[in-house]
Amino acid sequence: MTPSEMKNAILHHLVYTLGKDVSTAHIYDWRMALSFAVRDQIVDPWFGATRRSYAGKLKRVYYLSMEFLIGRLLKDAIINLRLEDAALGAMNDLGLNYEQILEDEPDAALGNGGLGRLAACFMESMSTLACPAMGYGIRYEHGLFRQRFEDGRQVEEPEDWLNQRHAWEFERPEVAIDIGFGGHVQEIGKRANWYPSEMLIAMGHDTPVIGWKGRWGNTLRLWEARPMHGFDLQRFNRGDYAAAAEPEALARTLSRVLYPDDTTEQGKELRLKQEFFFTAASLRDILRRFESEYNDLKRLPQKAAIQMNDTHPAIAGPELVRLLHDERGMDFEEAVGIARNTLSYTNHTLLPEALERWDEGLMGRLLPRHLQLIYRINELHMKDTGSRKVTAVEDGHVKMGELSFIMAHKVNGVSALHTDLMKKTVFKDLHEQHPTRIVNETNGVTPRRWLLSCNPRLSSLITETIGEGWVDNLEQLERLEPHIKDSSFLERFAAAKRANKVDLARWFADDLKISVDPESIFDVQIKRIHEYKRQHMNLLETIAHWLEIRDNPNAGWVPRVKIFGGKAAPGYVFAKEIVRLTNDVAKVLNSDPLTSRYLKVVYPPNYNVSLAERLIPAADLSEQISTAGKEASGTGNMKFALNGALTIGTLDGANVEIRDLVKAENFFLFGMTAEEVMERRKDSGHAAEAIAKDSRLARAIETVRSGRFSPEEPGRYHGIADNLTHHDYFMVCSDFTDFWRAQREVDGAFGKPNWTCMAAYNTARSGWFSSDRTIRGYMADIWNAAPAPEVEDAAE
Ligand code: CR1
Repeated sequence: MTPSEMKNAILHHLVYTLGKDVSTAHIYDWRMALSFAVRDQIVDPWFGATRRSYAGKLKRVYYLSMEFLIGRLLKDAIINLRLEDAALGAMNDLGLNYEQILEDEPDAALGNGGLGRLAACFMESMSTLACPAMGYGIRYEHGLFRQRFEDGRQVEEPEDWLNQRHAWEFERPEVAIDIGFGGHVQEIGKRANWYPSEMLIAMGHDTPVIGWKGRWGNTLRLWEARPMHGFDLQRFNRGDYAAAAEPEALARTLSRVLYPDDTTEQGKELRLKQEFFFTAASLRDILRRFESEYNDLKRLPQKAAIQMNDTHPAIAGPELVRLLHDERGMDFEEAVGIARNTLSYTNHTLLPEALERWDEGLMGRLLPRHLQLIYRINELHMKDTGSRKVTAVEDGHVKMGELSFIMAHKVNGVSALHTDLMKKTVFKDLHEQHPTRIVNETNGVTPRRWLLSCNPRLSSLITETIGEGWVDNLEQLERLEPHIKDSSFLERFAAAKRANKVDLARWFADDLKISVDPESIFDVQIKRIHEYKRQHMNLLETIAHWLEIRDNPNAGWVPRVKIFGGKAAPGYVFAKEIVRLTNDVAKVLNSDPLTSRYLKVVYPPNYNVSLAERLIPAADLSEQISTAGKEASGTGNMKFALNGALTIGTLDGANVEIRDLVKAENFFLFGMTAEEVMERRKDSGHAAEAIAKDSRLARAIETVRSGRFSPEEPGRYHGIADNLTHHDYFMVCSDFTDFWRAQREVDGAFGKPNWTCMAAYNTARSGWFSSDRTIRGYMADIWNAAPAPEVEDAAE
């Protein structure tokens, strides 16, 4: 497409789709017009992919996920369709600012963090690899809350991305599926009929997901809850307006909000309803499609692979059994076998509070037939394994992790360490019974968004140096290695990083009114705020560092900017205190005339995908400092390494694999191993001992306790200080000393010529962390799915 063709397409949509005239169009109208013009280019390859999936009778992958953290889509589509020149040219021609138009798009935050973003990267990779697939989730009216700071405190505001028209989706009113809850069960022999007492409709909305070079397009189908019986006209006519609208309002609550919890269980009835709602709608859609093509249900596992992203869709096991057994008359054991061969399950966390358990009473009320089937599935499992232990039900609770395990033919962890710990801890017994069921698929990230699109300077340098093949064959980045000896390459590598830092510094100055020196180390920790991720350890180190600079301001300190980003779950009190402390520390440090040249703290609010795209390319140092054994994988860690930041990190999650690949000398390691953590926890005095041995740590904690950062309320941080001294479950104190040492090593290395070499090695050796590699692993080890044969590039 040429710029002038693009321009015509944009003008056409402006007038005929949006009904706007050039002279009255706002930036929103232009953005929509551009989006529609780009969307038009997606439709053909998208339809083509669907047609070929049917014609070739290809196996389809169904990715069931409560979250898809897709972020902005316009630039993604432009990049994958290679329409940058056309779009930029058209915008210039129309006198519009391309960057500003891209920034106008709301960031679709239909997820909390890593799990949701992984699902989005997977969708893109499946399209790039021409793996016939469909993502299924919920079309939340309100995505993750917007974070604002008020006197340093986190304030949550509703995210209303759907207030504007969503350019990328196609409404599918014909894809409407009845979903029931509650009611009673009538048993007929071993089968049963379920008569729900409450019904609503799941309506589909399709968003095409286009792969690199437009080769293939899959669908993300998100369900919206609609009332079965709309509006009550009789009540309305009687003047009872509120009651007339009630059924509608009630039904809609189901897809109203995303649960703003990353790793803690939400024992809420609404949450269970949401889980059943989208899982049941998706399964029925999948079976409908299957039955339109095949008439033998035994072939389901050959033609469909259904991935349960965490336990949120775990009800898929009993629901699929119900559909096959109760509704289609298949023998129970056979139904379980077919369901199991179709389903697989990814575990994303070992934190006990995050492993879903549903009260049997609640489950029985909401899903009476499913509870019965869960008992029978359990019995069958006991019979098959000769085990006398009831696995999926315990103390009046249904354990969704165990249920998922029993109903899946493969269960995967998301990094080597995490998978290993799954076998040794939460799933120990089940692993012994099914020793080949657990497999590892280390996470990955899509290089299209997380390098090509977010870091154009580094991307161009890479392409000029080794050609463009790396974009969909990321391991080609290793071809950069010989160039790391070449001083002109290194200079350009450093220049790209520096220019990214200058851009970020300008944004800090303009948007946050904080000036930072781009010569400083840009040290970044961005992720959900959680004790196990230890933002508070990073803060304590910052405070200790600040105190040392104050003691001796002229000692030639290496300047640093500590950058934080992340949201705390609204009900997670400790995390919210960490948020506030970060802001309070920033206030004191940034205005300290003695030290602010050397140390600043920046905490931009409302961390989201777009902010990550802005921060990561400008980072020198990536903070991956979780308590070993707690972070299942991490994916931010991969994005940083890929963009030439060095990691300071523990041997946790995928850090282990990152360090192996980029090599120990290009990674700042510190801290206890997972085993050492478990060992040390046995000693109840661990925190006090660690504090007694490290005067810097003691002083930092005392400074927090003293009210230095909250003079208007000196006791504000007693909670944090007490927790650290007496409890410290996540071992901040025990790891602090080594963390400090590693940070000073960073100071020593930064600014030396070798730093750029180390950074470049990180980029060159991160190719394995492409989500294309991860998806190939799922296809081979779990889904038994193949890419569509002979796919040409649509966008060449
Ligand atoms: C894990 O905490 C992992 C992602 C994706 C998160 C993180 O370590 O990288 O999943 N888990 O696998 C999560 O969000 C609800 O659980």
